[in-house]
Amino acid sequence: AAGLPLVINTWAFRKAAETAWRVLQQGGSELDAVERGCGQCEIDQCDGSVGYGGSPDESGETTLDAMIMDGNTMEVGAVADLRRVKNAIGVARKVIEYTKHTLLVGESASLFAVRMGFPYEDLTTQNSLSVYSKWLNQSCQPNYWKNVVPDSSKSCGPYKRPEKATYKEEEEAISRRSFHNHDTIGMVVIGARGAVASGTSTNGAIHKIPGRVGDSPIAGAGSYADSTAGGAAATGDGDIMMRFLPSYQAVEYMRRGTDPTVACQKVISRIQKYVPRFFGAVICANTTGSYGAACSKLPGFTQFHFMVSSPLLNQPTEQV
Ligand code: SD4
Repeated sequence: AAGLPLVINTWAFRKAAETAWRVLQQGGSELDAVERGCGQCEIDQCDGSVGYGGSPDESGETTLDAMIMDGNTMEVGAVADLRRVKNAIGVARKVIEYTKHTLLVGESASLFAVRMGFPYEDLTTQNSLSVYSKWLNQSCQPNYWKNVVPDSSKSCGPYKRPEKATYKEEEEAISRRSFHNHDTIGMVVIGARGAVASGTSTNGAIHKIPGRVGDSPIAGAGSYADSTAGGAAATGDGDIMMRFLPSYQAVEYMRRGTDPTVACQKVISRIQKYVPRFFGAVICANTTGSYGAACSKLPGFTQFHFMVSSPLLNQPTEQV
């Protein structure tokens, strides 16, 4: 098709888009393009929310989630709660290439990474330290505990198990969360012959409870690729999104012939039926090179920016 190959990725992460495009131009595979494109964001610390030095958890540590999916073989490699290793999507790729597993987590994922030749590095930076200490000084606003209202007279977490929250209280807790700096690179690559690959990389949610894993490393949630239909990727409140498998659903809509933009919109509205204040966006593209996106359109998040690269555009182009 005229619009192929195609690279589409979340947010205005231009260098990531350029890198993926260059890899394709140089004869790399769709998987190579996804790995290098998302990996570029890990190097650039895109928006502070991908890679090292961002989103410190409740104990101040940065941990990474990433996945990569091959839509030809339906293989997935993923890492979650990865510690002290910067190139999370690179490690995810090794999970596909060297193991029969799909998802490795935590310290053991780090050990695997070292066996694969990745160096241990400190993911803490001046920036993540200062974000963390600012949070500590603001009485540790407990973003992710149900039913815990910030109280300046109390000392910092880890928080004791609070009373069980009602559904309504959970909703209020969601609306209190800080969404700033809460992005992910998600990328879909459709090759010249319609082969699909997808991937994600993120440092997750800021001030998360240690051990928290979001949607990004989960197949069908953070991204999904199927060379017989298309690919999709998501960004936003992963704790909510991973309950709905938005990327899987977008691909299945496209398989049935739904226009990509409509597919993304349907996925977002389904989540909003349950969680009206949910924050997130989905991008998708089918094997003929049509693409689309949709976001949850909250106040303060009325527009969603994403990048598209294709032969029909003379350079990676930001779209809204
Ligand atoms: C997560 N989905 O871990 C990621 C973060 C994100 O825009 O995409 N924020 O929940």
